[in-house]
Amino acid sequence: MASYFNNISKVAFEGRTSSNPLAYKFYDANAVVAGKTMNEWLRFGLAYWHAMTGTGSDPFGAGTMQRGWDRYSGMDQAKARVEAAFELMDILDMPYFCFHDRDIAPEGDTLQETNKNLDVIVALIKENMKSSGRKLLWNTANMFSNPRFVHGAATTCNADVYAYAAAQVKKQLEVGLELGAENYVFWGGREGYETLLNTDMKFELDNLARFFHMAKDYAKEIGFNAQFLIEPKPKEPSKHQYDFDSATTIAFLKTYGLDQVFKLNIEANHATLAGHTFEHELHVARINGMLGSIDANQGDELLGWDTDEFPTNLYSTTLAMYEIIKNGGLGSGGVNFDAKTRRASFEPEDLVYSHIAGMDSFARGLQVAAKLLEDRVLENIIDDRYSSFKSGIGADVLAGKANFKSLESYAMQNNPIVNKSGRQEQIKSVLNQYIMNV
Ligand code: XLS
Ligand code: CA
Ligand code: CA
Repeated sequence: MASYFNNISKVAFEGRTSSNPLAYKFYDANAVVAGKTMNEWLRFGLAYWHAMTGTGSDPFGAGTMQRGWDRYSGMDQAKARVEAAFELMDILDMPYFCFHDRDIAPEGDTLQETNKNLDVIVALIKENMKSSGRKLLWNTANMFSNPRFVHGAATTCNADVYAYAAAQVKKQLEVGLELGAENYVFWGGREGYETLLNTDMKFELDNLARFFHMAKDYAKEIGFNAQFLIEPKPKEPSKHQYDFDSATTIAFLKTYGLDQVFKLNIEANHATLAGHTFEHELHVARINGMLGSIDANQGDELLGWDTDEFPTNLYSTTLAMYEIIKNGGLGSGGVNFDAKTRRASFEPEDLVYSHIAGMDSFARGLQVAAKLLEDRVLENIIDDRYSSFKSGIGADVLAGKANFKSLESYAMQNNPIVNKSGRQEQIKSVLNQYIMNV
């Protein structure tokens, strides 16, 4: 079989002093950290859309990527991509992958033809999964690229499009079942609005909830037990997206009785587009019992759009892994690289280098976060910070023994109030020590 990656051999762990660009410096799949192997904590996934179908085009120029499978077209190209994807996962020893329906097979002229194309490629993927042991972390339906979704999919004003979207998700639930997907993702790029002047927001949200209930019912009917995930993003391509961030999405799920059905797939770059840090979004999902999976990437502080860069920022990966360890792991979720090599990194080797960079950054984040937790660094600081609630009037509040009258009489005689420093800068320098020394 021809190599799409210039016969690069399997990437091995060589340790932090290795100068081999094709080796892992921190990711050692079977090394045990905080009671589990790195592989069990991280469950890395390949994003088919960036790795296999991304072209490197931008609004100002054509694609730049040199990809062996681009010498084919149509179904031949789709088949070549499957071979290439499994070769890349083999080189990286990547246990999982994720795709949209339209990444793996081209659309036909009719929905019937499109589904037939899918069936052919799904069978090929299934064979490759069997022989390689690689697994499907999640699949999803692309309901944003085709012009039919101009007004949205499950939030469209056009009932015909709503029906089409339902048919598309129905098929993907069947595909997920066929391939043993561990999760199913909904990302609503066009589920939002451009202007309120022509939008009935309540109507659209009610319809979106109806759609999710129908998806849940159908999954149950066919015995597809994957975890359902919603991926928040505030904007792009829509001006305002309904799944704006974790808090907004959780409120929506609770309002419509869907909070027991869904968890969240949190993407780093979507968090920053929403004006939050990645760890904020993970934290909000975690404290609500809804942290399901992550799309690992990073944005650019100087650019206001979704750049989907490979994650290399150790502060971010450390604080993300801190949330994930505190969550007890990601359950059936994983760390999916929803990241693309830059337009100028167009050689096939760049796909290998960039995944190594991302995997090492998360492995390192895991090591540092585990040590921070083992030493209870932040736990002790936080415990101490709220210690006024452990005794006296604070303990009364927690025990439900206080009311406005008792609090007033306490406040009247408690003069002056004394506050303590939050010590942010000192805490950050301790974090630096851990990142550098662990
Ligand atoms: C786009 C999203 C998308 C989802 C899956 O910004 O990240 O790729 O992860 O539809
Ligand atoms: Ca994503
Ligand atoms: Ca993104």
